Amino acid sequence: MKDRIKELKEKFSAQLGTVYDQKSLEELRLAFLSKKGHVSALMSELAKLPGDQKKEAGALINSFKQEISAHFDEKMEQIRKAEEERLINSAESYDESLPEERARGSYHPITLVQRELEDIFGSMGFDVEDYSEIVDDYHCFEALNIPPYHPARDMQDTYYLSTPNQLLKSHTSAAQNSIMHKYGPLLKEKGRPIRAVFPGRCFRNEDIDACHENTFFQMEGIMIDKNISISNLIYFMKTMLSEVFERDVTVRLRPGFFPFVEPGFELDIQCLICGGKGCSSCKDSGWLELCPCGMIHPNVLKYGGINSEEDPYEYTGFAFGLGLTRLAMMKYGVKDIRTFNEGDLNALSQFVSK
Ligand code: FA5
Repeated sequence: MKDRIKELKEKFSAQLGTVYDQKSLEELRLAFLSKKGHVSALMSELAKLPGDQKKEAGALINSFKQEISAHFDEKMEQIRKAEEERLINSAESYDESLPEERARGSYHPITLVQRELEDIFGSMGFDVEDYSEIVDDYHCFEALNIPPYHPARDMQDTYYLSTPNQLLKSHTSAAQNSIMHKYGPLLKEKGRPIRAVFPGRCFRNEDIDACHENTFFQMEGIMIDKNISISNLIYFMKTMLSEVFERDVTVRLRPGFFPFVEPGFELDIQCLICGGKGCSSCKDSGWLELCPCGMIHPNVLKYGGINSEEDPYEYTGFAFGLGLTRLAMMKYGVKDIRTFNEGDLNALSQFVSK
């Protein structure tokens, strides 16, 4: 039995030396350790030995079996490591100093302009407020001195929901009443002026062209305190526009009618695309209506809980409604307003904030 095992050990060592992958190692394992393998054959031979030789032969076979099992485990570990190294070395190499090629998202130009304005007004002490897109008739019209059947409603036809009295806001002015109620107590009790801007998406049933969309953005602003006058309004408008355009812009004020301001104005900006000569963006007028504004009507201040019936002029204030989408057109030289809603990433991903 000793010679037989010695012979098998040499055979095993020779064959193990030629094994380099898991498949051939498994074949070798089966040849030695399976039911039909060499070790089983040794066990059959053991059964035929005389009784006094069985113990010693059995111990030899067991130790041979343990020895070759240990060799199998060791070889298997070597093969796994070699395979791992091969995969690592064959993997596509990369250079970590190379710039990343993955396309990154970008902010929509209207978001960029909105944030810029929020910073500008924030630096002038204005709070930035958010407001819902679905509003009721009272906030969108009645609280703004536009009672039912008032002809001014025709200028802002919007979309009505099937839920009674719910509509998509046609202008950011719809937030004025809520903001007056929110900050009014601070004004009256602590003397803290109301200064707030509220950007938002607006909707109108509109014939769409190069400068009109059915979905667009405005940014509303109000300031209310004692002795607020048109001079304050003009100062804030001029400061804001010169910061946004980073240059002198030509503006003009025209009388404008909005039931919620008295007096009311239209602040126009000279078209920055054609320099005032006239183009499709400004409907050949050379001017773009950018920011209607005015002094808040006493009725609106009363509905907002700011002034009492007895003293309707205790506090005064101004309001403006900036066309954010039009401002983005001017700032970035976008000739057609539809570009903003078309979702064309080539067009929309080119803009960066300053
Ligand atoms: C208003 O919406 C008033 N709420 C603004 C206001 C606020 C006046 C406070 C006085 C005091 P108007 O309908 O003119 O006003 O719209 C304001 C601005 O929104 C316009 O100057 C224009 O820049 C922009 N705008 C209006 N309609 C559209 C549209 N269909 N597409 C793109 N921009 C529009």
